[in-house]
Amino acid sequence: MTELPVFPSGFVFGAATASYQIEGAVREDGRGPSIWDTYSHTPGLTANGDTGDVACDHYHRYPEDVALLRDLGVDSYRFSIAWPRIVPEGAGPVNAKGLDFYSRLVDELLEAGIEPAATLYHWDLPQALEDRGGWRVRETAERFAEYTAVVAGHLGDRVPRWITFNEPWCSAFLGYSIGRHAPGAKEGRGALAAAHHLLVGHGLAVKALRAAGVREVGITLNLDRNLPATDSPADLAAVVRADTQHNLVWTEPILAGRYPATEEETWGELITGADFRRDGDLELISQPLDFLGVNYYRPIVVADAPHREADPALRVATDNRYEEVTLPGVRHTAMNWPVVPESFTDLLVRLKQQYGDALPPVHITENGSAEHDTVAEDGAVHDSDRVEYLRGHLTALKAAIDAGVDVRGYYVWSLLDNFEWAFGYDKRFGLVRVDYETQERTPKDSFRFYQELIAAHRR
Ligand code: IFM
Repeated sequence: MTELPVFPSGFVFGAATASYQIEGAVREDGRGPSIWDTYSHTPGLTANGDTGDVACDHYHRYPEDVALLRDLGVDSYRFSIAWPRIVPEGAGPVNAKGLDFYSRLVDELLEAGIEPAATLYHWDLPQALEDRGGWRVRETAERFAEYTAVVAGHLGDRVPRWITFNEPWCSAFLGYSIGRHAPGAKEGRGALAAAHHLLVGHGLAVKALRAAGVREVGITLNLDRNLPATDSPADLAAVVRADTQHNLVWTEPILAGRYPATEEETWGELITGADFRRDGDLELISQPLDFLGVNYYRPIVVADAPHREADPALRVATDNRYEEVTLPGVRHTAMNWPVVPESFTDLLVRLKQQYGDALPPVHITENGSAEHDTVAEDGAVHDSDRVEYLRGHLTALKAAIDAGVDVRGYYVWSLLDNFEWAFGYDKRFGLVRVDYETQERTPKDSFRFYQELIAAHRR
């Protein structure tokens, strides 16, 4: 067994969740409907027709969940705020009961000695805004800034770390291009407009957070390490397109104040004369950040797939003119994702090489694995695959720090088993097992592993 890595003093150990995946209580205390309520209630779109209606019932059980976090020993807890709880119609009246819920959660965390880290958008757009165009239209970015100002005004003095968006790639491309996430649209240009308006929303929210005087502001990106299936020129070109669509579309405007040089070769006429862009947008989007959140799970092996060009939606989809191929010889998780910790090191080192001093300190805001957990006769969950996944990735992260990447924190995804979007409750990512019948929480072996790692840093 390899030794546990030792992180620099002050390194933040955390765990993460998101509102729609754990809260439940979707019709309580004035919450309005979100696009995920609509999507999950549409027959055939999620596994087993699962919805987030009840999820982990965290809305009512948050004190128990904070007690678990305290037992785990984390420094910080990353959660997300449900926009439709705060502004149920997306615009207009603010719902005091929604603000109260997050206020109680934050106080509970602070009493437990845990720093709150709040994500403002983890995919639950108020349905009323989607009905007016969703992220395809600039108005949604403006409403997002208003909502941000309300939340920051209420919680900004108690929440030190703020994340504007979680994985905008999923919102734009899974949501508006291949339709595997809410709102389930299958469009070409609409997805590119959505990507841009998410970036504009980020810029406007940074301004609102700065105006509220919060301590740290950042955004979370799910950056991919794209590897070519072969050394053929076609596969290498496919990697450039994949990098553009997954990474550069975000990192270039945010960190370098420019659009990707490779966008024409990636999206062709769909991006030509992009009328959704305005003068001044790049300045807004590239305001300095205190940290960059990076979510990492796996590498993607990319092969050229010219047959995908015909469909304008696929033209911008995740597998647009390229497709993911299986990596032989490595273990795959229950998501069928290859386990390659070295790719985590490579991704971070490459990011530093690309952006140099323009790269702010990094927080790993998500990393973890869904595994085929089983419950032993005594009720325990001996999730040795997840333990090995975490051990390998923490070691790979330490290697990136040793190579000069300024990484300040690491949040395991996820504290609890939860609603894994289109996969419903079939996929379990938690350090804590949730029995969805009884809502009983059972810490798994991976919980003990992480607890011990954190404790070792306190001795
Ligand atoms: O569950 C998701 C989370 O909401 C966003 N990042 C990836 C996780 C696992 O798929």
